[in-house]
Amino acid sequence: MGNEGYLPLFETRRAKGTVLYRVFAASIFAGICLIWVYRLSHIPKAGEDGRYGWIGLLGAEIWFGFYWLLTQASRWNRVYRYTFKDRLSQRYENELPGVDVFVCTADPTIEPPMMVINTVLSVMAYDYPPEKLSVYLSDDGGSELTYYALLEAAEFAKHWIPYCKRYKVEPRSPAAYFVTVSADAIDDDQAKDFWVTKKSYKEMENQIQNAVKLGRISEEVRSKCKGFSQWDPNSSRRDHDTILQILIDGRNPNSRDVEGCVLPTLVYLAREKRPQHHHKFKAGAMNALIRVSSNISNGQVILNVDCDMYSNNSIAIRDVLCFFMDEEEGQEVAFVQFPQNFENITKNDLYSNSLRVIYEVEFHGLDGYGGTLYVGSGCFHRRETLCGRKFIKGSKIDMKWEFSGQREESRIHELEENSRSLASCTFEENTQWGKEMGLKYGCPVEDVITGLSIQCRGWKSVYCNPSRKAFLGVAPTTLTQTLVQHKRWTEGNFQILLSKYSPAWYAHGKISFGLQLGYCCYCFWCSNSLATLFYSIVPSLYLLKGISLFPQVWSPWLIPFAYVIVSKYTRSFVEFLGCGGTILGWWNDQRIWLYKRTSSYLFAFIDTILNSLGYSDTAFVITSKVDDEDVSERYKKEVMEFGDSSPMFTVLATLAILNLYCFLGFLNKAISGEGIAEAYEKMPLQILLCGVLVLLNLPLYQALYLRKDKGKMPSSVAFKSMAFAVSACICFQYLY
Ligand SMILES: *[C@@H]1O[C@H](CO)[C@@H](O)[C@H](O)[C@H]1NC(C)=O
Ligand SMILES: CC(=O)N[C@H]1CO[C@H](CO)[C@@H](O)[C@@H]1O
Repeated sequence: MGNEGYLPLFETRRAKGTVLYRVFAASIFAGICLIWVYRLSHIPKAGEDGRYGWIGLLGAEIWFGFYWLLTQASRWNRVYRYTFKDRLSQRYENELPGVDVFVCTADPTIEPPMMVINTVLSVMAYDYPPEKLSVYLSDDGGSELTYYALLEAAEFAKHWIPYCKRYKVEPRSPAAYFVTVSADAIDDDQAKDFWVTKKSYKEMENQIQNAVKLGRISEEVRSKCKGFSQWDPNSSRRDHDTILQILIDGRNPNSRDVEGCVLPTLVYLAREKRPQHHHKFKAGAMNALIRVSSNISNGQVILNVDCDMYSNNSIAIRDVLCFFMDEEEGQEVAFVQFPQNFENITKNDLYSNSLRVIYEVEFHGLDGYGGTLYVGSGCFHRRETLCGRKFIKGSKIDMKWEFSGQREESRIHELEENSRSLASCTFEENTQWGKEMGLKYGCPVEDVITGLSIQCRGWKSVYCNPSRKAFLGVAPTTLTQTLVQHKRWTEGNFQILLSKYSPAWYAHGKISFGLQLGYCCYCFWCSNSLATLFYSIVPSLYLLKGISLFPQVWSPWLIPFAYVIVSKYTRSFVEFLGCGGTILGWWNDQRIWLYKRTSSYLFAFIDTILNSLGYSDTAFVITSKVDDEDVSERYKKEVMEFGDSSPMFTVLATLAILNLYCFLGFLNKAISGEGIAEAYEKMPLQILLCGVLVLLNLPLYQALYLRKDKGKMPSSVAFKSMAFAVSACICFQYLY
């Protein structure tokens, strides 16, 4: 094809106001440098008050300044992508590649089968030629209930998919659809089909819920389907043979929906598990899926979604193909990541789970440097790059679809048999799987490190964030869940920094410098904890004692502090509102920022260090998924949940009480002594800092002292933290 008059399949636009932002950032940096100068030039002499506090603050401020520089990488060069799906259809409609969708689930109690099959149905109903679409469910729970739910879903899909296509309904997860669409908004000619479909959905839901309540499959159901014979009575979750079944074969002429159209392929897989073989978590499941799918459908494009993230946009695959199939720039794109959005976020996002700024700002910045992170769910890969292919300039990956003929029913059994061994425990021994092929093992954030290694092989990635969100998931609904989730991420990111693939050195020269900084920004998350802890404890203690650690009101050195504080928080506020947040949401975000740094990141830091010294996992973290009625009531009302005695809460409560004690102690002293105004002239920033910490912690004081419901702080935690905080204050005041 000649390139004259050639129209690209996608377009990249730079963010507006970039120059202005850079000037602004430079001015903040100047302020930071002045702060450093002030700290260095005013260190109290040995024997003077506050020398150690001062030196500690110097360390913390150097760290914050350095970290601030890292965060600039994700704002310096933001880009936005736009696709032209109509051009794609015109040029390639008949040659679109095969797409294999991997849905991963691990536990039928935490991830209820109904949720799983809603995700499966939503991706089966993609607006894409069904013979080219295959959906694989990997069930690491090896649960008969999930399998049964999938059997029912395969039956229901025969009604659901034609219904979706005929009336172009959105979203295509039946649960979400039936909740959002009211019957009054349906046209008359659709109404009959609507009710029939809804009824059959409800029937299916009942059947599945009954089985879930019972906790097992009834004999009657079991006798109807021979697939259940794959569960033998002696097997357990951690010890069973590979269970594999092709529930629908898209290449079998008999697999048709109720209107006689082809259905997408649907496969259930529970890979072999044995106690003596480590299962390697989700990475292991993904790698088994990559191999099994290569034998069954071998789609050129692989989509990975978590079982709690349904597709909210049936044409998202076409967005992705605009990147992969673009003639000019497409050849270097290895994966396309969508943001992870959540439908469960309350108005003011109490736990700051939406990660708004990361997805609406920072990832666009990384995209400007040639690659966003692979963050798991909602990511489309080329099969070959996921399997280890290196980028070579000028060589092309041919994505065109080749029809490989129909498959008779009799062949399916044979296909299942020879696919089984691909999912066995021993298959990967002495191979490159988990190292150079597939997802990498040995890191809690296998996705990020895999994405990084792909980029180190020369590939680019693209961040695709259309205004209509392509995937919607479920966010944690308690503070503990949020903190534990962040602990895992932070720990994983820190391990990447220390690993062979460290973005700080290994990636140097392999990916762009901006992207290196961008990765470091996430990898250094947990080292923030020490500086933050210092900043939220020491100035308050000195305030109590009446020793100033910051410039006084009339000192010119106050100006850089004031400038950095005001401009940094103004930017953060404007940015947050610009991403669709609320004012209260921003305030909540600041609180969670503090909580994450002083608990999740701290524990992640300690755990990583202990691990690398050879101590195995500490028992710091207990995950409990308490999802009773009360908890979700409180979540809806945006009341913070402190109801379990996690050690993280002890740390948070100790800090909160310490600050309150210091603040009240200071007020008391100032009123009875020199007076508030004088104290303020001497220590304006310390008062501000301690005061803001107290304000941020208001919900925590309520949970400690005022609330009566089950979400209040358990008294054991309250007692411990009170004892820690008060004794720390008293020791500091009288001994130091
Ligand atoms: C999900 O899709 C629906 C259309 O079905 C759309 O109205 C809605 O805005 C989407 N949700 C998000 C968060 O973009
Ligand atoms: C799956 C789940 O937890 N859904 C909940 C999300 O949050 C809303 C309230 O905002 C609840 O109504 C849902 O039950």
